[in-house]
Amino acid sequence: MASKDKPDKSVDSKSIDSASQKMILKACEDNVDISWDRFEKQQPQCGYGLLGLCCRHCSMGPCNINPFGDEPKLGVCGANADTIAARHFGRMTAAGAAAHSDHGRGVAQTFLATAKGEIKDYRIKDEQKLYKLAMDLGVEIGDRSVKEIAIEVGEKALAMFGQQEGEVALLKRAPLKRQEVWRKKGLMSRGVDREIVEMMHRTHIGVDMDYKNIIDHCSRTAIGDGWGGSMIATELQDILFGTPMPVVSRVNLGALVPQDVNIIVHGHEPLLSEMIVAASRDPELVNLAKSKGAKGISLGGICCTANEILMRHGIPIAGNFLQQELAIATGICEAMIVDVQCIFQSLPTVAKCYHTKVFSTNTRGKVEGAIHLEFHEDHALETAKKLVREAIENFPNRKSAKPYEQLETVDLIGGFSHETISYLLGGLFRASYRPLNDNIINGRIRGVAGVVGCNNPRMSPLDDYHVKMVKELIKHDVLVLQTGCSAISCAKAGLLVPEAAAEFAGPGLAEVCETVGIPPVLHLGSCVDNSRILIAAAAVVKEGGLGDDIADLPVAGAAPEWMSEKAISIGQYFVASGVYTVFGGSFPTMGAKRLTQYLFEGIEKDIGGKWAFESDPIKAAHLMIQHIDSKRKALGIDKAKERVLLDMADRRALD
Ligand code: SF4
Ligand code: MSK
Repeated sequence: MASKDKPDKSVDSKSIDSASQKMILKACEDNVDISWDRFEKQQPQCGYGLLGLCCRHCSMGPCNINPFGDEPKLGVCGANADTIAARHFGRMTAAGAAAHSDHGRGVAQTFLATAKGEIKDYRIKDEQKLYKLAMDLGVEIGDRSVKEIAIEVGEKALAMFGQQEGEVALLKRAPLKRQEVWRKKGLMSRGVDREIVEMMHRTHIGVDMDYKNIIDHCSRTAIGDGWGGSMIATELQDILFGTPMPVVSRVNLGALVPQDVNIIVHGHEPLLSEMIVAASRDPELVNLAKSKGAKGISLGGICCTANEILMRHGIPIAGNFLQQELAIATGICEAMIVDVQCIFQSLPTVAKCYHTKVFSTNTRGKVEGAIHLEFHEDHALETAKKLVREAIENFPNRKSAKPYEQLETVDLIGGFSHETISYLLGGLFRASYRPLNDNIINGRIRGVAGVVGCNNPRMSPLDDYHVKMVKELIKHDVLVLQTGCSAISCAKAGLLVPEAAAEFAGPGLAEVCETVGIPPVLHLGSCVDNSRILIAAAAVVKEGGLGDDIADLPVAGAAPEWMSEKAISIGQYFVASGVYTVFGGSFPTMGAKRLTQYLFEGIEKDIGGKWAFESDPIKAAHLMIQHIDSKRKALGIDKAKERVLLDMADRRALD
């Protein structure tokens, strides 16, 4: 537990939402250290590390490079700033790609076991999507049974991870011109795992010493993530658990209800959270909760697990990355169940000050101080029920004598898969991106931005950067697609409801949103679901009228509060897919001049996309808008066209 000598910093500087502010103050009163406190204690952080100029890849180091051009200019092995920073960037890309892809592999294994009938708690829910994926993987459909098709799809999906040669099959979903760019540069991923392993080899001492060559391999690795591992995760999850459809729900710490047994699921893999959803609705367990004096069971999510169960079940989101400790500080969280990625090691320490039990469930992610109750897919529901029961039994152990406050929530609409976007725009029977393309061409929608990624105490107050950037974009008629913690930030600010169009969007975007009945900011899911953004971009290209490559589209990407290595992999596959991508907070190569210059400029000539760094969210939004406008100009759609009403004679003349 923390000491009482906390610096008295204004809570406004830590979060923009009042539920979080209240819990930050409560944590302070309860003498609990949370991420912002630990961030302050870390100051000043290592400047070499921040600039990407520190290497400890061998025991002749650690080596630092002087960022001002004085000595030392080289590591002991002779590596210069660009090589050191590129290797570091490469390893971040590999770690991020590995996290997404290991998730994807787990889903593929469970999918295959489900298809074979080896596990009983999962089943195939979306057969249409199975057929679509089967066709993309070259699996014959004919008059074969769903089981036969699913087994072959599962085997092919799983094989993509360990594939050694050729091309990862789903890369064919990219526009043809994009594939040509990749083939010409030798960037087609040969196998999801292969590129990750090769990145670790290349960045070992004394291997790849050419920063551009390392960045090429970053692209190969990241493409294997976005168009491979992440895409497999999203596709197979949709087939197993259902493709999301628009769903109304709520967001923020008020998802925890004082009268209920509260369970938080936190992490990433829906294999676990889907079963917790089922267990929390089990009548026997609901009755058990009532017998302990609770009104019922409330389930809420944190981070991407939250997005997964929101998208498919409308379960309220309790919070994003920096709210994980705050959920425990409410004092009404009976159990926090975690699996993998983005989990603070501090959770059991924070939980000690309350009554919360923290359960780790994944063999890849044990947490010292947590209760480890390992989850296996072959008895998934049974373990999920055990976890829910543990939470219920913990309900009478709440510590405060005072009544607990019901914190606030905000309404949101989630569940916008790339399929539902085309249904909503084109109608169920003629699902199509045509109306989106037409509205981009006629200028009502200026462009499309993917705003994604994490939270970071460096970028405090929490959510401020996401919300300011997204408001600025929609104000200028840019339709925003979101995933991950960024979507949760904007949901808390009330941007994920159709009414936000009238209040915050520019006139063109507002008109389209009001006509179709969609919010100006569409929630597409979790971090692996950034693959939905890639598929949507490819579908827009295919629909026609906006060039023949993603690099031609008036689109941009951003992660204003990023923190994880996964964000670097996502950013690199956006860039390698031809997207201009702006990060805020810090950028891990800033001390390496030639490398940074290449990532921010030169790389565009090679692969069509490029990186940018800007921490001011309004300025960053305008960089994106400028880029969108430059693409509109190149497409010749920068001038608003007069709407011409044709009479019959004009129509005949056209014929
Ligand atoms: Fe230093 Fe080179 Fe070893 Fe890195 S690889 S620690 S720069 S000697
Ligand atoms: S959870 S990677 S903090 S978005 Fe996907 Fe949020 Fe970033 Fe984790």
